Amino acid sequence: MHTYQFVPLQFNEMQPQQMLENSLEFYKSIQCRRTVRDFSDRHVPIEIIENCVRAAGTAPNGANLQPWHFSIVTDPSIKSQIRQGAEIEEREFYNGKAPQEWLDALAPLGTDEHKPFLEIAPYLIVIFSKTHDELPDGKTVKHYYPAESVGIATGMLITALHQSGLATLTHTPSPMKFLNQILDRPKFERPFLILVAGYPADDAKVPNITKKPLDEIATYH
Ligand code: IYR
Repeated sequence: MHTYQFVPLQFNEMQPQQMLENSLEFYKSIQCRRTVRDFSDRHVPIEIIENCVRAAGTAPNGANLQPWHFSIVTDPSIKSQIRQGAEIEEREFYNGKAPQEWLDALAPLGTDEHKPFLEIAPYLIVIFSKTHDELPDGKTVKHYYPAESVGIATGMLITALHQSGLATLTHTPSPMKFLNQILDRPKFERPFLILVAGYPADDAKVPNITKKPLDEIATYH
């Protein structure tokens, strides 16, 4: 068994007024994040994406085993394969597989099986969740709370991309196993979602939705 060396915490204590201002500023900024379905093909430097993935990789996670993998896709032929694979699944989803109740819930958003953004946007970040690692000697290392860990990391990635001036779309064709084959990932990695990232199209439109107010989402005890 090994134990970590424990080192002093680097903690930036702020003045309470500063804390209040920062919390409000952050809320104002993240409130403007919107899920975008109309992307521009405008170039985005990869360093921005890499910094955001680095940020995601700092997420809290089970036993610090970091049960994630991020496939950063820019190659047009791979994007095209992903679009084809996703549209096959989505066509089934929208034309019989999805229960009517689900389709009714989606109807106001106007989503359908056509996913041109998978080829237009400059980046697809495919996030994989790993139930375990396989070491070169064949041994396996079990991971803990992979779903929670990868969910948190993905939230941080979306937030980092937003703070970096980029629009995103969380896309979840179901099932997503076709991504393992296209991206050459081992079968113990499970596709979690495709995060589409880039500039929005000049004429991008989003639905006029609202978020629940604090008193509907929080209680005090
Ligand atoms: N995966 C499909 C369907 C879909 C499901 C939910 I829940 C959404 O919030 C949006 C879409 C698609 O991407 O179209």
